Amino acid sequence: KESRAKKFQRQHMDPDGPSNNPNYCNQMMRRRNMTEGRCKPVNTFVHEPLVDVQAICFQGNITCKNGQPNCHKSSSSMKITDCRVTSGSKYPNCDYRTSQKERHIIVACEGNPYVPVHFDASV
Ligand code: PAX
Repeated sequence: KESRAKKFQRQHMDPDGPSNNPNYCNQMMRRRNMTEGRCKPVNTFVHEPLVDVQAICFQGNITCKNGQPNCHKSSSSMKITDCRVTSGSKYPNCDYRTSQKERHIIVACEGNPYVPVHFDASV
């Protein structure tokens, strides 16, 4: 079974991006299997090296949106792409708006090694 750490990498890591392609989210959300069973409504891809994203687990500790204490905010801003399903999107034809940003990101970390397992927000 896919570990939570690997699932985070599949859903959120794209170190070689970003691309200027307006179809980035339509292609990536499908390629990374987030359009099976439903269109995942919101998903962020991070365009930074995996080691730099893993290092966030040892940066500023904050409370997560769900009240758990295991969230961490990146000390640097990071290149990200937000994918948000459009209002007219109808499963199985998942249609996304692609927005490139530079933000601090907040991830939840777990385990030993202590690594990212959930994307909480960008600020
Ligand atoms: P997830 O299912 O929320 O979390 P995601 O981050 O890709 O997936 P499994 O075994 O898979 O159920 N985990 C936690 N989740 C939340 N909070 C804490 N503290 C926590 N600690 C551990 C993946 C796994 O992490 C576990 C959790 O139990 C899961 O284990 O966002 C919904 C999705 O949208 C993404 C982030 C979420 O997907 P929501 O409702 O929390 O806002 N998303 C959201 C995003 O990619 N970008 C964004 O800007 C926003 C707002």
